[in-house]
Amino acid sequence: MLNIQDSHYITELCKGAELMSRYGWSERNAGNISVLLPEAEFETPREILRKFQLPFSPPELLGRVILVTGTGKYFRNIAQNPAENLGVLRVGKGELELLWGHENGGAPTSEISSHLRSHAARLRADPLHSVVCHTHPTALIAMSAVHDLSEREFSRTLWSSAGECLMFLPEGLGVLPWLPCGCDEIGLATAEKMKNYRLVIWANHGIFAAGKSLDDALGLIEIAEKAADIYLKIANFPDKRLITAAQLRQLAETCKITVKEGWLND
Ligand code: 2HA
Ligand code: ZN
Repeated sequence: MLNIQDSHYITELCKGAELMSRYGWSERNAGNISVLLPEAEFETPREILRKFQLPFSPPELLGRVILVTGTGKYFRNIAQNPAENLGVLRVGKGELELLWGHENGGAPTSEISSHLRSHAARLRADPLHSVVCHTHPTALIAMSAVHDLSEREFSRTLWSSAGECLMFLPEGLGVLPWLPCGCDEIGLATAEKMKNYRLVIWANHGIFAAGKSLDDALGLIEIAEKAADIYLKIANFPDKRLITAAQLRQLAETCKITVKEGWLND
């Protein structure tokens, strides 16, 4: 049975959270992470330490066990005390059962709705999906304040700023307008986008990423953030040379990448 305290899932989460903190994407308690743990590890019954009410229960997740960051916790502090900053919870009907962690009165992230609903949506798209990560990458947030928020235009600008972005994010990015955070409305809207995208921008706030591992999800954010940073640095130069539509088509052909119909037109 999984020894939670020594699990590599905790080590990876701590490493990723510290990295996001060093990137400057996780000011104060910004950001949250959740990981679907392997079902087989939790066959042996465990004591339920506490319960947290949920206003919904995604049927796909009933009985699944998740590792999740605690509300109000700082990414930079997680590694110093995982049992206080993290929790392991089983998804029940309308509630979460705490199996480990959230010590000293802790509770799951305020964005639990976006996490659980996104897991359900991504599992339908990718059986190997396991991680949802939210953070505040500066350049992408800045870009969301000045750029057309249509998904095609936003994705095209990122692809044209850094070709790697087309190679690793050929489906583009989902974009949501600014919405109040920490509620089920933004959770539902995020999960709707997650049906088709692994990255979803919350305009003027941050990003949600999904992946097979935290490295996978974080790698996608790094690529999009790099492209947004390049774009913002060159956007106001009169003679800039972005990657053209013809060059993007050439890249897609070389890398055998399929892109949505019309998204690489001039
Ligand atoms: O966890 O980032 O969106 C703090 C947040 C809320
Ligand atoms: Zn946030």
